[in-house]
This record gives sequence, structure tokens and C-alpha cells, in this order.
Amino acid sequence: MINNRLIQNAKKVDNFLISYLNRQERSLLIHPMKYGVISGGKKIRSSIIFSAGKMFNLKSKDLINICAAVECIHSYSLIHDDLPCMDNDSTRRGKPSTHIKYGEASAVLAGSSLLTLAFEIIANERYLINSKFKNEIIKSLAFCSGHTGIAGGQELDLKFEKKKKNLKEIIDMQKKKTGKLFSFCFNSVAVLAKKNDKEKRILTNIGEDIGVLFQLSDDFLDIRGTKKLVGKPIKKDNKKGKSTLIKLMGYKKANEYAKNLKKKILLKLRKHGRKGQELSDIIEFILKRNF
Ligand code: GRG
Repeated sequence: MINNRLIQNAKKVDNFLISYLNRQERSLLIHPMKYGVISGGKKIRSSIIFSAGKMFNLKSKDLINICAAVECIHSYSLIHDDLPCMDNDSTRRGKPSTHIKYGEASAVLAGSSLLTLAFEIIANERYLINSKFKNEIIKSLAFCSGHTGIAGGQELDLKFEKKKKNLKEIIDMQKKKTGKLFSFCFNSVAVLAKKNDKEKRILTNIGEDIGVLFQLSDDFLDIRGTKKLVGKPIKKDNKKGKSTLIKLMGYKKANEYAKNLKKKILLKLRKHGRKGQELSDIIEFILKRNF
């Protein structure tokens, strides 16, 4: 079952991060960093990396650093997203947000340290992949995280609040805010699988589409989820005037849009046959999930 696979993968990445951080010099920020990144969250981006890697027979030992780096960036973005100057949320993953537990200054610093840790984990000399691939992966992670990616998308998301935005503007914002990290997952797998530029583009586009699908399911959960299962406050998008596809087209049409997007993604994965099955199961999980 896919849920068990997600749990196993999350544990694998948690264990990697625990031993990685344990090998580092102690610092005051280790606690808020661990609090923000370990033992919490679905770590679905890591499962996507492992399952996309299976399509090309990649070994999990060659993917684990990329998974850990992605989870550091993702958790960093959540720690900063919860801050009072951003979405101002006091609960995350069923626990007090990092700034509630450790204070704002420590949350900012722990988030920033997770960002830099992500790059260190990939650049690390114990990560034995071809150095040309390493460079390409580091460059791609920077592109997806900064102003051309997650941070840029977050800026748009905040600027779009209480404004009327069209479909193209909302999709563009979501592709950056949520999609870019998913497209990084695919691009890094494509690099390690020695794919050509055209194949890389096809794979990174699938990642971006998965990001939009994931954001849609996150927005559905804001409406129909429970705080207990989702682990964060719900029914906030409407209050904040967030520009979502649900706000633009209504729940029913947004649901149709999501189903069609899911079909489109699954169709693209079909050419990988049985090797793409686990990834297809994750795509199904994304729309069905209640956490
Ligand atoms: C520069 C990386 C960077 C960040 C600063 C705050 C910020 C800019 C970006 C926020 C991006 C953001 C919060 C996107 C939302 C993506 C999303 C739907 C998150 C929920 O992901 P899940 O469900 O969370 O995978 P878990 O808790 O399971 O890890």
C-alpha cells in the first residue's frame, strides 16, 4: 500500500538527516532545525524522487542526498511561511509552528540554516556522484528555490491576496510556489539518469504539473479537511482572500480541473509501464489524501 511506502521513505530520509546533523558541530540552532525538518510531514517529495528514480533503475543510495536536500528546502519554506510576516500560522504538522516553539528570530535562522544545509548535503564529498551532475543539480536547486522559484512564487501569492487574478496568473504563481520544488525532484532524477535536454524538459514539466495538482489538493483540504488530520489551521484561504483556483472557478469546477490534470499526468507516466506504477499511485494519493 502506498501509505506504508510513504512512511518507510519518510523514515529513511529522517534517519539520514539525523545522522547527518549528528556528525556536525553542535549549535544552538540544531534543535529548531530538527524540530522543523525531522519527524513530521509526509515527505512526499522524497517518495516522488525514489519512485521517479525507479523508472530509470536508479539506486536509492544515489538519491537519498537529493531527498534530504529537498526536505530541508521544503521545511525551510514552511518555517518561513508560518511566520507572522507571511501567513502567520501557529500550528504546523500538528505541533506549534517553529516560531511559536522557539521564537521568531530562531525560526528565521533555523529556516535559513536548513536552506544552506540543503546545498551542503548535495555538495558533500561523501555523496559519490559524478561532479558534473552534482553541479547541475545544485544549480537547478538554486533556480527552483529562489526568486525564479519558491520564493518568487511566495511573493506573488502574498501580493495576490484580496486581488482578482486570472487562471494564467494563478497557475504561474502556483507553478513557482509549489511546482518548482516538484520539478526539481524530476530534473535531478533526469540528470542522474543521463537524460537528454528534451527528456529532462518532459520530466520537469510533469513535476510542475504535479505541483499544481498538489496545490489544488492542499486548497481542497483547506475547505473540506479537518485541522486534526491536516495538522495546520484550515478554512484560512477564504478569510485571507488567497487567489486559488477554487476561488476563481468554484469548488466543483476546480475539482474537475484537478481530475483532468491528474489524468494528463497519469497518461504521461503510462509509457514507463510497471516501473511507473509507484509514481502513479502517489499521484492518485495526492488527490485522495486527507492529510
Ligand atoms: C526561498 C525556499 C524559500 C522559501 C521562502 C515562505 C516561502 C518563501 C515559500 C512558501 C512556499 C509554500 C509554503 C508553498 C506551499 C506548498 C505546500 C502545499 C506545502 C504543504 O506541503 P506538504 O503537504 O507538507 O507536503 P508536509 O507537512 O507533509 O511536509
